[in-house]
Amino acid sequence: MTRTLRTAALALTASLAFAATGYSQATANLSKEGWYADPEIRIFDHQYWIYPTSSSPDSDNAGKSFNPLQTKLREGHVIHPVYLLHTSMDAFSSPDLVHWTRHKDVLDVKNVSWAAYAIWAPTAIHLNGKYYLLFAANDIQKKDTFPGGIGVAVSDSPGGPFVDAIGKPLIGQFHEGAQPIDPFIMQDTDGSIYLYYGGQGHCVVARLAPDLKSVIPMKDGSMYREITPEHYVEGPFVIKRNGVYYFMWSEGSWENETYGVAYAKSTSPTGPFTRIGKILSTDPALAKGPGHHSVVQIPNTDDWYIVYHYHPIGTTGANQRVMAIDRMTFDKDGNINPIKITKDGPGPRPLPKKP
Ligand code: FUB
Repeated sequence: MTRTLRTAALALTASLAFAATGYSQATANLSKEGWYADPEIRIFDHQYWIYPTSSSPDSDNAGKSFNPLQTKLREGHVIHPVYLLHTSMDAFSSPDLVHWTRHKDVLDVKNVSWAAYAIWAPTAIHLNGKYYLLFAANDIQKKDTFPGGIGVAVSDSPGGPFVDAIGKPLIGQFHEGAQPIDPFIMQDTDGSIYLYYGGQGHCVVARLAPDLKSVIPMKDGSMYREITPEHYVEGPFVIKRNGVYYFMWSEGSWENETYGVAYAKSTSPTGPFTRIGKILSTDPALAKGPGHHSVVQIPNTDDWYIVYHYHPIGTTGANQRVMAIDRMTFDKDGNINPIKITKDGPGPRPLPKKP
């Protein structure tokens, strides 16, 4: 069989298989997976993976045990009761953006001795033959002196279990006003590894050592560089397209309809970044406060998908957040077109199978 004929035959077989199973009408509607937020999408090992924050307002920690430090941290000061429930996170994998498998508790405080609650907003990377999850824990505030901040966990598999790689937070205090939450890790084309992070209205970029266990100086010798654009609140994410760095973030309040995603562009991964405009906003018919997103590029194409969370219309709880996927496109000048929120998400987008 020629290569073209074989490709056509494979495509026909795949579409027949979808039709036979009723999958042809299936869409990438992620809201049915339940209460999740801050989803980060990646492609690992021929599968899509999503790592979200568990955002259930009504789960519990029944039967869960905590070490003495975790117990002290959980009892030592006033903590939002829902944050105490966030002690682990699940992941989801899919071959096609439509059929998702849930992987329970890929990161759990039982494997991170200093993390006691508010396990939030992970970012994932495959490096050195291992899979890493960077995450926030304990929601530390400026004056807090107890452990917390951004941690690093490692696993041999994208489905975990992920285990603390350092034994303490990688970033355990505020720098340049940025709360150490909402990490996003990116390896640039020259091999440099950058960590973008920050809540409470400040965003910082730092360079990480190849083993991700420490912050190393950037080219100008600085360790933490503030890159906060106008209206930035939290949830940084960066993509590179045609040599341009697109820095995106969430602004407004994560608890309500003011939340949304805006972006800036630069020819350098460390900025400067000037806000261009908002690309994801509340649609009163479909989604309230969409934000804290991530983006995936389909390999060898200029096709992009954005994954984000929103509050379903009619809900009032701040933590009632569900995930969604939609297409992200660019105009002829390389600006991001406003995202059109769809009711059911896009159709299947299978990844090439393992050779
Ligand atoms: O999900 C917990 C927090 O809510 C995240 O850290 C913020 O970005 C907001 O989405």
